[in-house]
Amino acid sequence: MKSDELDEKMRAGEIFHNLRALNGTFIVVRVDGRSFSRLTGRICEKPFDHGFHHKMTEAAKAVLTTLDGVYAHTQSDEISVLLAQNASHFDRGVEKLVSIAASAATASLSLALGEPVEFDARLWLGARKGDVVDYFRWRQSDATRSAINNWVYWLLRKEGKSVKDATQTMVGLSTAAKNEMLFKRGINFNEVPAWQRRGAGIYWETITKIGKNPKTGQEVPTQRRRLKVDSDLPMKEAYGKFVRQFLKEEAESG
Ligand SMILES: Nc1nc2c(ncn2[C@@H]2O[C@H](COP(=O)(O)OP(=O)(O)OP(=O)(O)O)[C@@H](O)[C@H]2O)c(=O)[nH]1
Ligand SMILES: [Mg+2]
Repeated sequence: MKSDELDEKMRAGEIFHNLRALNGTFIVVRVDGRSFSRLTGRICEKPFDHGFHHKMTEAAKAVLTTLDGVYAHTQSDEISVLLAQNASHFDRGVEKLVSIAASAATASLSLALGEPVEFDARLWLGARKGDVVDYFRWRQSDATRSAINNWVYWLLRKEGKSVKDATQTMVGLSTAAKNEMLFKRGINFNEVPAWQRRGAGIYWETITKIGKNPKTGQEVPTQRRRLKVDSDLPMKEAYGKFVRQFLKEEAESG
């Protein structure tokens, strides 16, 4: 067999490589830490660890930059990155997008922690702006739901309950009952840091810097973009409105 024939035959086996996210759809890439319950159980403060969260925001910046996305949200061990509707990065190839996103997060967090970690990755596609708003509201409400559970669970554990007892105590408890449990122990859930209840948002902001023209010595304003970490996100409808600002330049689609 000639080498170009072999090449063609072998490439035919790469059957997923031509898979592309449909043009015009919004792409969100979500990475999630693999077996992070074990990792965080070993190295994190309970229920939340600000140092770990900060490292996740750094990993989110890395994924956002690598994919040239417009908005990222991180909560717990996951990062969602929204690409612009007309994004053509990696030719919208599914394998490229997920593998590079997982690699960017993995490289960043492994270096920050000083030990190897792994992330999985998946693509979410939405046809309309409203779908993207729903997506991010979904991840935010997931953050809120797990934050209250984590707070209650670790409070019970710190009071001496076993894993089994703490888990059993929580079965069937309403959100109001969980809030009440925390309140009785001096914790107002609405006052725990917003990043724990809602996650953090990461996006580009433009700043103006005054530079000097090396030839004339004249001061000239230059614009530079940098990533901002927003740890005080709005919630519910207001968050929806907030997310829409990252969809502005696109043609109206719903
Ligand atoms: N203690 C502590 N745990 C955290 C923190 N952030 C995330 N976690 C934990 O990370 C885990 C993430 O959950 P999952 O992604 O569902 O579980 P996983 O073990 O990573 O499993 P797979 O994703 O399926 O591989 C949960 O157990 C969280 O409690 C933190 O700041 N502190
Ligand atoms: Mg995980």
